[in-house]
Amino acid sequence: MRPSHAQVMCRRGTIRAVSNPVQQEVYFVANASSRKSAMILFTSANCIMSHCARVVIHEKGVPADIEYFDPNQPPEDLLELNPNGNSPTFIERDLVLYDARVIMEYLDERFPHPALHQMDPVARANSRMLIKRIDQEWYPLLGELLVHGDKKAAKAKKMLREGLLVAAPVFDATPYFMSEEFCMTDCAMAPLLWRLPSIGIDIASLGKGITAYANRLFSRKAFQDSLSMEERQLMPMSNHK
Ligand SMILES: N[C@@H](CCC(=O)N[C@@H](CS)C(=O)NCC(=O)O)C(=O)O
Repeated sequence: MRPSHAQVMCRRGTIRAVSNPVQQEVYFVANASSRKSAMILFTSANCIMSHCARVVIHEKGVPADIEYFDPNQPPEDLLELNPNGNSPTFIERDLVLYDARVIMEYLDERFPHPALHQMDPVARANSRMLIKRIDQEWYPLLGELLVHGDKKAAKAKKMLREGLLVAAPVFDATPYFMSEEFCMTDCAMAPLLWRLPSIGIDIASLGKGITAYANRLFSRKAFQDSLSMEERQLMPMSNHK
């Protein structure tokens, strides 16, 4: 029997398949007995904050089960632990975290290698400040663009584009965002840059530095592994490196 818009039982749990063939994300909801790991990341397929947490999980090789769910129908076992059913929610035994940045920082401390923050406290503080600014200045604009299709969205798009253009010298200066090495700030930037073409911002039009930076991030195996099927469809094939 084909799982069209139906729930089918399989050996590992329940599969919820969406009927829209363009969005062929399969929502896998594991049973407690079917999970391989003591850690679970509940994540929705096109949530940017969830994507950031998935990037960190793959960069660090965290042995967590990644469970996709439809945010309109959070699974019962998520709701039992986090009644708000937020995406992302990270569970490890009694620990329940439902803020992407907290999850990312926790994973970096829980699994120290490879470190996503530098040892130097000043560099760590600077990286956290950068992420705070990205969250306050660029993420809300992207959020408006993803939600609205009107004049407000056009203004947000202009502001986001201009904000990235102003930062162009930063992308020219170092291989990663204000860093010689890949770090936590890049885990926040990569999901944002990946979504730009889908909201009508051509990364190449922002300059060579940011284009090279984006390609450096997108070509990482961990980043490719972090993508849900829906997120894979956000980038035109010609832009894949
Ligand atoms: N502060 C949260 C926000 C994440 C977020 O906005 N998640 C959305 C899905 S993209 C969500 O779970 N919305 C449902 C809700 O908040 O109840 C984080 O940083 O992780």
